[in-house]
Amino acid sequence: MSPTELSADLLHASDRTSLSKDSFKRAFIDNLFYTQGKFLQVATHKDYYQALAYTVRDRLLYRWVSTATAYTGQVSRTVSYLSAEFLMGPSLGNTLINLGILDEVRQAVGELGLDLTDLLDQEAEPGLGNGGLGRLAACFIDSLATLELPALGYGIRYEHGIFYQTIVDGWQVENTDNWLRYGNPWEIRRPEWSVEVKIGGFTETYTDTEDRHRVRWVPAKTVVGVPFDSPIPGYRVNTANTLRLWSAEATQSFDFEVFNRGDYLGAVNKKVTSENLTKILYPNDETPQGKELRLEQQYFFVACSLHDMIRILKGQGGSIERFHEKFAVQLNDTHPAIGVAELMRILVDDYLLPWNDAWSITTQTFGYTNHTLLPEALERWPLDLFRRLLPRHLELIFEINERFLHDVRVAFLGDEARVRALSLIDETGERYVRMAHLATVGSHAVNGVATLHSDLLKKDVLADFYALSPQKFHSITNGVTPRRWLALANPRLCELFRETIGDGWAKELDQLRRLERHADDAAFAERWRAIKLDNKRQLADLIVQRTGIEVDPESMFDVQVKRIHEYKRQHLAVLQIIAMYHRLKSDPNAEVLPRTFIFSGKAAPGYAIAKLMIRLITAIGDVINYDPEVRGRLKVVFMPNFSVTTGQRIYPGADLSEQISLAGKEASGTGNMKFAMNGALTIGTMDGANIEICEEVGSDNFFTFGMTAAQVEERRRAGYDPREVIEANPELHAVVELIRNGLFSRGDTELFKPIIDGLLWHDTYMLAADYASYSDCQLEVDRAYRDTARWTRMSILNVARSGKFSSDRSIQEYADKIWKVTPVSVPLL
Ligand code: F58
Repeated sequence: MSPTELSADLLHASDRTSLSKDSFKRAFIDNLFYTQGKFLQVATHKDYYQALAYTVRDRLLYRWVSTATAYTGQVSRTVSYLSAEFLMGPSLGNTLINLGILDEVRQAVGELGLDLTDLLDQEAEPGLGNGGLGRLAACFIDSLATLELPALGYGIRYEHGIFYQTIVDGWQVENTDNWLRYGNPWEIRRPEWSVEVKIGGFTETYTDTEDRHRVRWVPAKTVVGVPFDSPIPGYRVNTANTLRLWSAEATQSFDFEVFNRGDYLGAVNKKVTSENLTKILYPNDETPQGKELRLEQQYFFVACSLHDMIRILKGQGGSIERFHEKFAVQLNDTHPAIGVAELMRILVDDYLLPWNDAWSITTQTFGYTNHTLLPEALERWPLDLFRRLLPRHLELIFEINERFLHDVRVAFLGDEARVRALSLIDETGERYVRMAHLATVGSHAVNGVATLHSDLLKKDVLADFYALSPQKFHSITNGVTPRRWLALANPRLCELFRETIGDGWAKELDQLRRLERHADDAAFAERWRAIKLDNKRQLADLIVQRTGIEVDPESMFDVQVKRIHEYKRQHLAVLQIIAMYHRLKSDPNAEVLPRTFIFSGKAAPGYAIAKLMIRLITAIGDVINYDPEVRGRLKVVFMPNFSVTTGQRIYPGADLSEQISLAGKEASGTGNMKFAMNGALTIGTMDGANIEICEEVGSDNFFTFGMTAAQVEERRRAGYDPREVIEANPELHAVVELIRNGLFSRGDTELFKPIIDGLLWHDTYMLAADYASYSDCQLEVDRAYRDTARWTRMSILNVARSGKFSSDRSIQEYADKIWKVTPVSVPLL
């Protein structure tokens, strides 16, 4: 018997995969004792959670090891998803869903006198991402495993994830996240696969034994990357893939040389400095800061990951020339784009491959996903900073650029303007490396994340690249995993699905179409409404718990949750709320439908206007919520600390989903999809994936307003004067005046001046231009909501037609169009 067979045999004997309730309970008590050192009677809820997590993880390990074994024996292509962010959210609930043991485990812990929901609430959320981009990575690895595709997620194990937001006197206050405080039962540290990463220093030329001129990098320091692995189980398949996050450690925990010189603090300092590398997630969305540590983080995790892939390739007896046959590496935005230069460095300097061979391997390996059109969000690194950290990589980028620009000159004879536009180096002022250009040139495929976004990429941001190699460009609309965003978040609705159409939908979301034939069934509609009301009651409980504000579950829940950003236009919703309030105050009999406005989201700590937008939301709440004249008609709530966990509670309780970005600015959006599949109707602009949601659910079941992206351009070209628009619209004008005169700031006319001045003088995101259309559309929403039967029907159709927005569909498209990978089914050992 081989060692593998032997250990598999022993595992069977010790009943590791068995899910019988009694053995599960026994294992739970054992874990409580052996990992937490507690008896059932004296343990805390945290202890129970830890013991349960370990017990579940043990059941998972068998699949995990079987998957690794199956992949080792296979030469099939593996996807490496490189992302600086993985916004995973808690694992326990999701794991129970994917293993199909949620009910059994609920029962088992129930028999021990514990409530599973309480225990699920104990898990600290790993907030290792800012927003959409990080959460997309998390949905994608769930789908990769579910589709049984060999894949590894590579990222950074930040010690502190996205900050914890509290609201103090109406303002956002950032608190350090400390998700690792009680330990992380899902990860396994793998020091045996640590990688040494070099940084800084200089390069020098030398002559090799065959008398060839070569370049050598003499780095200044070394940091060790230690991988921490977590299992990613697919939904009801044997596959459990790996998420491998790198943590930075010092080469030695103590520098004896320095120590022996008598510099104790210096010796320890080196360790501290190395470990700073993965201490914290940069909390900026959309505008990356050009901070040195951030470039170090990017290079660090990419270098570790490529090194790891080569280790795996070698382990399977593969040769470096076949790297691209073994790995399809996807760059989640430009944060890992330095990988293009790093792979070239490895191939050319370490393996001495000829340039053209190395370049062919590199471009066949990488694919690049762009997530933004905002010019300020495109990553650029100042040349001297880059040279200081990665001198050899900069040389390689120069060489890549030289060869690339030669091709450009051949393709566009005499067009030097185009050469400047395409160059990997921005030389318009201070010189920068343009990471999107590096990623585009170094990849065989480039994709946008929704149809409109991909079209605009081709027309705008990457137009010159498109002209040069149109075949590289793809569009793959984002999706979200229905396991977390339906099965886990909305159990009541899923129970109705199960009774009506079975439970195949969780793996094939298109099956939700079968609900359509119940859209006109009054009894079904009644149940549908009852479920929504239940979810709203739960959400109302959470709201009062977190904010102290009582809201009426019978009112319409009108929700906008996402990062706070000017382009997303939370303040457009605010203007509209103030107008409704104004209408009610002027005429107490005005027909204003009772609504509860729910906002949630974080502002980047350095983004003053976004923080002021939060202050404005809480300020209007402070006035409206306590005005007896509008009691029972309007409420405004700001839920602190939006996260995966709070999202799971908010989406199922929403009636109306606000997706009101200026057209052409939101690349895709994914919250819009979560709302739609949970039965909320959307009020939205023709932006990002809203367009496709509207297409799928039908324009009768979607509230559209505002300019299209083309109209936005036209309007700007024609010369846009927001003041003119505001003055011509009495309602909007009155609203602006109310804010300006200090109604929401106790007479302080300075507080919200930056927002008001922005609106009057620039209105970069054209709130004024879209205001009237938004306001009319909200009246249409009111009419629809009053007709309960109509609204319910629309809600059912939204869910029934949301199948396209499963991340399984997105991943299948990546697999077919970009990665060319096929599933590997995993036999349990
Ligand atoms: C988001 N980008 C897009 N960036 O804004 C959204 O439309 C899209 O649906 C989503 O990606 C997924 O494709 C986004 O979340 C970030 O958070 C980055 C974090 C690091 C700094 C730069 C922005």
